[in-house]
Amino acid sequence: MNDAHYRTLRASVLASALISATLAVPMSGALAQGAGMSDMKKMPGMNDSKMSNTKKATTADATGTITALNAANHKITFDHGPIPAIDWPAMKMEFAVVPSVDLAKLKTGDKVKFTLSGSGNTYTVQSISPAP
Ligand SMILES: [Cu+2]
Repeated sequence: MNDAHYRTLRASVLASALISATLAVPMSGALAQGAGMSDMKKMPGMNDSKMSNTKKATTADATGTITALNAANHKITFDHGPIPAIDWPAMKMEFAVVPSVDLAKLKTGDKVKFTLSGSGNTYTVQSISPAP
């Protein structure tokens, strides 16, 4: 093997090493991204139910007076105060209520504290308790 031959061979070895290095970059990039995603799921403050929902659910506490009870549809109407957590002004509106809340224990005119969970303009009452 003469010098010229040797240099050619060496150059081609270097070239293929460079090519594999170049090919390896997008792979390791994808792997790094995957690791980043799984790290995100472990971030404190992000609970699993929020992560698995496509919509981001928000919870908020509110107070109000019951103005109507719709037992057949398990809905309740509140004249409620402002709810800063979801940027709502005071208003009178109807909400769906989770099945675990017993509407039979409530009556029109009751002043209550209640908890909402939902997103956008769709919130469901999660709990109701007498206002102090
Ligand atoms: Cu409202």
